[in-house]
Amino acid sequence: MKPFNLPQDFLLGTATAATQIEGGNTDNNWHDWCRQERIKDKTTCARANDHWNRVEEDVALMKMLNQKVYRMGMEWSRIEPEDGKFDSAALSHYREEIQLLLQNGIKPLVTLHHFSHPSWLCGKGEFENEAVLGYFERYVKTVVESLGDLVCEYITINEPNVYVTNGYFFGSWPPGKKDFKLVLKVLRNMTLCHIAAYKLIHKIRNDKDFQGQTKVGLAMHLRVFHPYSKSPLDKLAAIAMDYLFQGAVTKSMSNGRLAFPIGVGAPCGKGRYYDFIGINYYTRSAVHFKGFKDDVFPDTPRNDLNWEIYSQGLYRLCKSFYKKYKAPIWITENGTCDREDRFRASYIYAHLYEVSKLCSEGIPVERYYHWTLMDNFDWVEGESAPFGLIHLDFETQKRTVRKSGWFYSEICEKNAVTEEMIEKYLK
Ligand code: GCO
Repeated sequence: MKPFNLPQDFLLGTATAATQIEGGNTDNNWHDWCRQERIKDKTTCARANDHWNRVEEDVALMKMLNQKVYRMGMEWSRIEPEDGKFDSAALSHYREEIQLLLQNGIKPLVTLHHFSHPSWLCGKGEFENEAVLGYFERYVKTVVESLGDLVCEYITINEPNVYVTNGYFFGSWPPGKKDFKLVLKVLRNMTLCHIAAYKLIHKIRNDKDFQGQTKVGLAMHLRVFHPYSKSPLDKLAAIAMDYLFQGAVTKSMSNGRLAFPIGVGAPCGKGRYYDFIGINYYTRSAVHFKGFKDDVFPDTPRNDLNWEIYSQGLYRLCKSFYKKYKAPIWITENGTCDREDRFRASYIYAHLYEVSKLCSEGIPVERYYHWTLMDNFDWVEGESAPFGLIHLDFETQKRTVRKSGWFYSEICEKNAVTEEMIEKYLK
């Protein structure tokens, strides 16, 4: 391991999501899923990190860990608990949190949809029903009109590809369906929602002359798909899986032209509907033609969820997506599940080393949001998949910074990894 520098204006922080940390979110699709006992450890998102009641404590932790940027989610079901009825107290709460972040020199990046939405929307067909476009636009308009003077940067939808793959192909996430036609329909509707939100956010902020440059994008879960063997069929399967999981949807949402098999034409008009390329990167898939299955390469380093640790993948994806979309890259999520904190520091080192290489080659990687600030409710893994720089005792809600958290705080402070840091945290 050798020291490296990041650009002086490079910004580092963490990412979280509302349902995963707030606690008390019981009127949404994910709490409904929890109530059906679909969570592996039988926990629910009702508890999580109780962040809704601990904002001051958690912002103070971010400050102590030298964070410059923070990606946070808006919980739609808090803001609009009933169809058309908006909760001003919830909006005021988010406004106070954002003001506290700004007072502490931490710039917010707000995610408008991170897998969760109100239970009442489920009753209306959620993203299967094109009417969702009107509901989503109304919600986005309300949020941006309330917070747009403070927040310049937005992610419209988090990981639409993971949302449809788990919710409509594998059926392991809400709404638990297995219907490829619905996969395509939901992707089409999410594309329309993203583009409408992109245009709306820019319009609202421009019309009201809010300060600061508006930046809107997606956070796409991207992974490297490599053929499991040298067989041409495995190679073909890897190319197909890459296209179906991430290529087609990114293309459709970025320039408005629906890519096969999502649809045809450009229902919202062709355009450039992104101001940054948001990349959520974790791991690599080993693809078998037989069964069209993604697997893990044998004899490779893994995390506690058996995901391969493959930092070179971040370099490859940033290069290829920059070539395609030519915009600044924000790593909107990158992290690992490591209960004993055995390898999180080396994971962070390895992935930021790839980022430093990209920057030195002139690829404009500008941000890194580590997933995640503290252990939280990790969807179907419940409270049993610790990705946090901070350990959370869910019973006592005690937050304890892990050694990797202190390592990351020094990187956030110095925009570098020094010999001393390698000695102190990585040996
Ligand atoms: C995402 C994720 C996060 C998960 C993380 C670890 O947006 O990429 O779903 O919400 O917690 O990926 O599983």
